[in-house]
Amino acid sequence: MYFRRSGASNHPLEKLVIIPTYNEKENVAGILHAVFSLHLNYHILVIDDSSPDGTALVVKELFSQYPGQLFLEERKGKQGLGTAYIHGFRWAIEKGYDFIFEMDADFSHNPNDLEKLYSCCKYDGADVAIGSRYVPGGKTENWPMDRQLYSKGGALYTRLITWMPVKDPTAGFICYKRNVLENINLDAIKFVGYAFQIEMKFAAWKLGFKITEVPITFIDRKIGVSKMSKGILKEGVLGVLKIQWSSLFKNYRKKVSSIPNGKNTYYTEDVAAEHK
Ligand SMILES: Nc1nc2c(ncn2[C@@H]2O[C@H](COP(=O)(O)OP(=O)(O)O)[C@@H](O)[C@H]2O)c(=O)[nH]1
Ligand SMILES: [Mg+2]
Repeated sequence: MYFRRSGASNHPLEKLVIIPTYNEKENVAGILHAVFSLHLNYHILVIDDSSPDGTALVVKELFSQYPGQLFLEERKGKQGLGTAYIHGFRWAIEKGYDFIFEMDADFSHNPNDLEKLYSCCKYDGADVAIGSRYVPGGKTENWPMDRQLYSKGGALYTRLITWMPVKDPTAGFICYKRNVLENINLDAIKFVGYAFQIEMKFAAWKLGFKITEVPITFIDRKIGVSKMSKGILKEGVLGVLKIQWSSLFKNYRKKVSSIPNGKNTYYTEDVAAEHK
């Protein structure tokens, strides 16, 4: 049983950072310490896909150091970044977190920037805050030429096809207000790689949520290897076309509405209409 005091800041279930991991043994302890040492009341949920290198064991060893703040969900086999986040989003909604973050385990995203994303949503009216490399003040460091090309090319391509007004559509450093994740039909999000990141932003945009890009410096990982693959790139290229095409028929809104009354009460739209 979780207690939610809506409106109160710094309540225990306010901010949750979801970190998906696959073979991040050398990074995971460091990133967890870095977030917790901010002392800003962040909780962390690690979603590990049975990493063969034992990432989950490293996380478990830290449970006693961070009781009630650190959580782990273990899944069977590598199932992709997108489904890991969807799993985490459902977990976060069920527990009642207000601000839900996406962040990589590999220090490409600087934990010190979490608070910039948070305050953008908490105080500056954003529903979704994106840590963006491609707005003034944002940049990438140490990224190989080919990665920069794919990323910038992908951003341009996405804008051309979808007209979504987001400069960094594949960004993976994000803060969502809980309301956004509650209203998106997460069952409709099927992609696993970059296309997942694009589709989440696309869905939020189509539902009319306010998206704000906050400049960040994205630094290439120093330890471990990227899980980016040709398959993920291909999914991205075809995925953008698919996202745009299916948006002609598809509505991303969840077929239930949440009626805030201290608890999460869900009515189907039909039932809610009858209640009016
Ligand atoms: N749970 C889970 N995490 C993944 C998977 N693929 C990648 N990740 C994690 O997602 C984050 C981003 O992946 P990364 O390899 O750094 O991608 P890149 O930054 O695009 O090179 C890292 O924390 C990875 O460990 C997966 O299939 N399952
Ligand atoms: Mg990375």
